[in-house]
Amino acid sequence: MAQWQEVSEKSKLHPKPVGLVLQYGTAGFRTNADHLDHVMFRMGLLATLRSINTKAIIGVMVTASHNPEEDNGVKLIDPMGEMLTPAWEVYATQLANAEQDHLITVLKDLAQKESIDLTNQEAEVFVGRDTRSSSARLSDAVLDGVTALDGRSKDYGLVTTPQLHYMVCCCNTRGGYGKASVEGYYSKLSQAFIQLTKSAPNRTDDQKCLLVDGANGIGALKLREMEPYLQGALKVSLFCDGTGGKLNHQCGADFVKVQQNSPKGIVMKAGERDDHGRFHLLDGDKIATLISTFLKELLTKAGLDLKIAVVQTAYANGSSTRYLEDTMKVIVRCAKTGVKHLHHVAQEFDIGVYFEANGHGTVLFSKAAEGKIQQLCDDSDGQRQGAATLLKNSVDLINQTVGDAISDMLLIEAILAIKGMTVQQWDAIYTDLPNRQLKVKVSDRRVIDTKDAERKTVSPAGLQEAIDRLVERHQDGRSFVRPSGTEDVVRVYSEAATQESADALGHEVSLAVY
Ligand code: 16G
Repeated sequence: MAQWQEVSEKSKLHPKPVGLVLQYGTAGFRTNADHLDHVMFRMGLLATLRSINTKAIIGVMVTASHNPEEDNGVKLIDPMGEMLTPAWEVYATQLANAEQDHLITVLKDLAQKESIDLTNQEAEVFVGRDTRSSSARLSDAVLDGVTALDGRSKDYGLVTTPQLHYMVCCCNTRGGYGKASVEGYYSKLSQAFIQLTKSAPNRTDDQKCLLVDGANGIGALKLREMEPYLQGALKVSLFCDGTGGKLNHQCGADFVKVQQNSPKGIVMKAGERDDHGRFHLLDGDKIATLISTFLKELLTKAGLDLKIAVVQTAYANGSSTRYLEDTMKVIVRCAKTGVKHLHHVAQEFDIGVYFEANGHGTVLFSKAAEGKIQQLCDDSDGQRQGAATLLKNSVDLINQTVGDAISDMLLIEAILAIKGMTVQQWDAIYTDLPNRQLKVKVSDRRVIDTKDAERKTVSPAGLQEAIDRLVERHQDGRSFVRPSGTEDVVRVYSEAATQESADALGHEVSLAVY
């Protein structure tokens, strides 16, 4: 067929380094940007086939999120704005690893397996990218792949990953989720935020100011674009805004979480937002606690009987799980690391609040739950109607397609304002168990296999028993190891009653892994 010929010709412009093997991991492909040109071209091909297969628009985002500037990566977005379905992740890996003269065979196999007929089929792919210096040429390679299979493409240029997820969802729902443009995104979120904070009329000007770490990346750029839409309801002081520093260098969520320290460049004054000059991290677990408490209270006020659950990963601090289960009495579930795994579990509930400890996360509302909330917004009972309206505005403020730092930030600000709560009070809801995260470089991280949502290892033999023995020696001890899906390392997590003990446990487990 003529199209295969075209693909074969064009693929020569994006040659695969012989022998290079990559895997579609926790969040797509990620590695040094110099090794990714052929992967990008091929992901353009794959997205086009997926678009034909689903009869919907598919997204391709060029980014390596928290990785260093030199890296890059790519992930595909499915029709409702969710992550690519696992069966197609396998195709993605096969396609990326096919040697040059095998590419067409692998593509034809895939088309046959999925009964994709390329004749007279429409396909459309949305492409977005982050601010890395390699991202523009790599997204051109994606576009080349789409064109090679006669697909249509729309290049959104510089957007955050959640923005691209939002666009894909908006278009495939024919506007049902909002207007598919960055302006549409800014307006939807800003309006919901403004409505929500109207319920907190006593907010002082001081409480409207926020210092934000932009990690010298795309988030900084987009937050600056969004600020006017907020009409003064929030004033943002942006640090690490990309004008001087390097992407994710000594800043950004990963840096802050792993180092348990503030981003370089932000001057933290005692009493401003941190407590007596000491650094306090309010992580994904604290966020999940705040949001689920808020939503649960509103459900009670609205008289709505909806099943709410919090989904965490093994990284969730033991104190947070205990608080949620014992004090809040909400259902808690544990999922494997990676937004896609948590998302999937959260979909099982009327309201699924999911956050990784590193802050990735969002809230999902079932269609039925949204319908019930909407209905109650016209209720004659003032209290029920008021609570339902707050719930409705929260639904609009939350980006349900994927975890979105901008949307999460606004929701947290709104909740604190409505509850009249200070950051210190929020932090004091429960006290984290001291913990430590370490990276261990091993010759092949894939020898480590895990089960039970990554809380236990099944291989290599004897490792779990060794970890169990070490954990026993520490009060409130807990530790697990897992191969990273984004870096060539094994991650070690430990927690215990004291910081010394957590550090020692982490160190001991690292030695057992090594
Ligand atoms: C990616 C994931 C994040 C996960 C992290 C773990 C998405 C959008 N992002 O950044 O959820 O926590 O990888 O990285 O899924 P690791 O596998 O290297 O520990």
